[in-house]
Amino acid sequence: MCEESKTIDMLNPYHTHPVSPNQCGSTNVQTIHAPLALVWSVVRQFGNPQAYKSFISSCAMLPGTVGVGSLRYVYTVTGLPAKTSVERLDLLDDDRHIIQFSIVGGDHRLGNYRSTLTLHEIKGGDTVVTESYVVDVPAGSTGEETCIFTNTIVRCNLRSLAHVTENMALASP
Ligand code: A8S
Repeated sequence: MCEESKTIDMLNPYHTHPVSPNQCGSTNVQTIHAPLALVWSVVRQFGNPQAYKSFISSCAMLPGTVGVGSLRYVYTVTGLPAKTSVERLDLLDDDRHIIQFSIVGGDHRLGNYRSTLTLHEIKGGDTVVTESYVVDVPAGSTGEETCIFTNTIVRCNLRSLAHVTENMALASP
């Protein structure tokens, strides 16, 4: 782990998840050249993950206020082995810029996935995104394989988030 993310982890207890023997987890960090408020405005939209997650084609929610316990029904892009995921909002903290969700259903192999994403402003007006997760290791896989698979998706999402928000920052500085 790089020094920057170690410091952020020490400062942020939200990224310390207990990991059981049949689980694995990891933390990924991305620096974004866009203001924190702009990045937060994108990641806080629990019902619109496809705004930056490129493996997601659409998302549906029951009408009503979004809050802790809200469920989103996520549909992946064609070509992936998994087609759906059901995800629950666990925490949305607009003051500390923390969003947490759990995966509670779907036709994929990421059982009990729990994710925490936090934002921090750094000098120069850039934003550091830290995203950690814990997930069950599926039968027939190792923890290492599960983390490689999951990190690939998370890193793609974080790079895409950088791309989307940096373009937004350029369009309306
Ligand atoms: C997220 C993180 C992940 C999403 C994974 C890891 C997923 O949407 C994809 C493939 C799967 O096999 C599982 O923040 C699932 O969305 C792209 C459908 C959940």
